[in-house]
Amino acid sequence: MEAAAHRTATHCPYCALQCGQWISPSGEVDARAVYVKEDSPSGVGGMCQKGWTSSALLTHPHRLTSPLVRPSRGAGFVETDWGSALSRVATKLAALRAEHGPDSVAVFGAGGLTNEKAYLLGKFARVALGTSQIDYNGRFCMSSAAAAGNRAFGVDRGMPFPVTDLDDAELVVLAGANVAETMPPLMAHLAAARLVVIDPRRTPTADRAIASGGLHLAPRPGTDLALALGMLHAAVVDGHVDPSYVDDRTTGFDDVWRVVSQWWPERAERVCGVAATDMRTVVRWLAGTRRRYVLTARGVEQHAHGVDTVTAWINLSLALGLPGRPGSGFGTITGQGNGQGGREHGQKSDQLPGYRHITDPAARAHVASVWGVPEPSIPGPGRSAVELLDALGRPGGPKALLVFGSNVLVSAPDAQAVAERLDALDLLVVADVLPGETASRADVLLPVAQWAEEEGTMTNLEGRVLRRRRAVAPPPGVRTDLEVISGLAAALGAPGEFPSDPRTVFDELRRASSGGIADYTGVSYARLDAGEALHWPCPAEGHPGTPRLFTDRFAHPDGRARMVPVDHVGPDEDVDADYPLRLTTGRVLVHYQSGAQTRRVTELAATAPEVFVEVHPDTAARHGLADGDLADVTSRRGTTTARVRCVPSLRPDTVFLPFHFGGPGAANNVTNPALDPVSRMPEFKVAAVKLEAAAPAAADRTRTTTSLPAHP
Ligand SMILES: Nc1nc2c(c(=O)[nH]1)N[C@H]1C(S)=C(S)[C@@H](COP(=O)(O)OP(=O)(O)OC[C@H]3O[C@@H](n4cnc5c(=O)[nH]c(N)nc54)[C@H](O)[C@@H]3O)O[C@H]1N2
Ligand SMILES: Nc1nc2c(c(=O)[nH]1)N[C@H]1C(S)=C(S)[C@@H](COP(=O)(O)OP(=O)(O)OC[C@H]3O[C@@H](n4cnc5c(=O)[nH]c(N)nc54)[C@H](O)[C@@H]3O)O[C@H]1N2
Ligand code: SF4
Ligand SMILES: [Mo]
Repeated sequence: MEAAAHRTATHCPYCALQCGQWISPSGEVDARAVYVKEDSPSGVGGMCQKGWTSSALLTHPHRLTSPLVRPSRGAGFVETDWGSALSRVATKLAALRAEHGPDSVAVFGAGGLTNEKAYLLGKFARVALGTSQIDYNGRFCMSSAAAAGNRAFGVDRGMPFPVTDLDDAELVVLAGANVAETMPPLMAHLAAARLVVIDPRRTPTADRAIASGGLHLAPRPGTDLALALGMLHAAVVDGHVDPSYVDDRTTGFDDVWRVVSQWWPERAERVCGVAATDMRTVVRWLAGTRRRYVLTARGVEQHAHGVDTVTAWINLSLALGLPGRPGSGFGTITGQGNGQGGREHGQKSDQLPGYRHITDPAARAHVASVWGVPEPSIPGPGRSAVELLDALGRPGGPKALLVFGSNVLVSAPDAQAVAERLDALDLLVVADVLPGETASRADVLLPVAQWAEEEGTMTNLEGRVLRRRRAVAPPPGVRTDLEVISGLAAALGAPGEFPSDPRTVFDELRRASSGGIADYTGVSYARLDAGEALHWPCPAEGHPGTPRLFTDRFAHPDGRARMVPVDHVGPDEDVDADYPLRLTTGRVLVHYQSGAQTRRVTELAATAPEVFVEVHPDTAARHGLADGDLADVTSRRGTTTARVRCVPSLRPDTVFLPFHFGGPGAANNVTNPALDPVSRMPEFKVAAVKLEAAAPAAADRTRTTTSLPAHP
């Protein structure tokens, strides 16, 4: 291993597990030199196929290497230099602001951006643009669990304990999480545990549950709240509640019981389809096991009542005494690479750095002092992601949008409506690595560096801050996101500082976060580079960080967790005679999110080349469909054309689409943009649909689902 001395330790570009990687220094990354880092920060010691093949992105022939602008709407792109591109953007933004006010310009960020980028983008929106209109794709991702965690525990750190604590677990309940496909190396931490998987589909994770001597519970999509209420009822009636924990560490049990007392398991069974006996069994296991965890993910969150659904799982966990007890816990599995850090530093519409609320006068004063601007100049809260996209180009809505790190045309709900809104803009600016669907529609497309070409920090699913390191130089002509934001701020003549050096930005972020909930004051590049494992809060230089939260107290002023009464309501859109099936959506192992990156990686695209719809064989037969046929899945909003995959283990009332494909194969052509009232997260996981054989021409249309533009 002669390259060992030169190789660079960094972390995977994709999900929140942030597996360690070694990358060789040669201009082109040698796939063979991408090693698993022995002391992988997540303690995992492995990567999935996406991580192993990620080096293909570095030298990809479709890589954007020059700023592109359209001379006019509808015209093709022409290459330009950075100075011209940035000044063109700045001139248009300044004109819009002068004519229509600062909120006529909007910004859309992402949970894949480093902490430094998320921080600088939030500051850029508030200080350089003066707009309240900034939000990010984290609304699509973990916002319901974040809101539920804040409400119950007073703080939102997805996993309030290190991932390695799971190694000793005897029982783990995974509610709406398909970890075997979405974070395969995490399964190694669950190897010793009996698993209970709650998922309408029999996923590879559900197979592992059955093999572990556990259970797979398959509720109807959108009914988990009823299931959790039924289980809490069983816990109370069967005598499994931990009374001293409830007395000492929580408030609100009596109010919760007033609702739960109406949800005996047999009633819950009628709603969710899970056998009451299975509910009682899982509760008995949870109560009778010493080291036990409940973990939730997108399956229970991406609903119009996702906050309440996660709350119901938290209530059950509190009643059984899990959170904060050694060897036990409740957690939520964060999704994007920096999904955790991305929601702490102020790219969310209602938030300032340090997980502070933008309407809190003390928070505003503190951040204004760090930014060197008058407090009243910081705008108030703006629109949430789906509402922001829906307002684009409408009277009173933003007329320009800047996108950093999201492919909204594929990943936002009701894709056709999103396309119409983007077309109604005066200016769409996208900073991206590759020409995905959204980037290809931009008026100005700015080519940026990616993970292995830049420095920064990411905060992984356990709240641990990790260093992203530059292993190779970006292609000539490419800038980092920080350089782009900094350059735009300069072109706009913005007040305040907009440094492009990641360490300088991080040091400012630390000061801005100081005294906040997500306090990074004591986290420094020097400490991280010295190998320290630092979980926030880390409020001072010598502070060891906080790997485990809630061991003594919860983050509310009285130190107690709040049990909040919640009741089952059901999905926003129910099935009827016209749309008789419930569609749910999610992920496959080899593709990441909108597929903007993974659809271009040869090995991954070969494994999962096109969109498919999972259908029970009886349901398929009733619709005259067989395995391999093309079907149209249609909702009140649109149609997705997909290859039928007959899955005997699936519920006959449910169909499933992965959302990694664009065009006619985009799952989000059909999804429901209904929002949770608290988190404003859309209902990606339930829509009422019908199934039909696709018209013959659809064969051609489907082919387009896998082809991404090479040159926009
Ligand atoms: N391979 C891969 N891995 C990824 C990603 C990726 O795109 N691809 N993305 C990353 C990101 S950003 C995220 S957020 C995570 C997501 O990780 P997960 O939450 O594990 O992924 P999903 O497939 O969205 O949803 C999990 C499961 O929820 C089930 N489900 C659907 N509806 C319901 C319901 O009503 N109730 C219940 N209980 N379950 C339901 C689905 O069948 C699915 O198997 O994955 C991360 N890792
Ligand atoms: N139907 C359905 N829809 C869903 C979901 C679902 O389960 N079902 N899940 C939702 C969830 S959980 C999520 S997280 C979203 C994610 O969906 P998106 O927000 O679309 O996320 P990505 O596909 O990861 O898009 C990232 C884009 O940014 C680019 N990029 C990568 N790194 C950088 C960088 O450092 N800087 C810049 N400027 N660009 C970069 C990539 O090339 C890509 O074009 O999708 C949501 N949509
Ligand atoms: S599990 Fe996530 S972080 Fe690890 S290699 Fe796969 S995509 Fe990358
Ligand atoms: Mo996500």
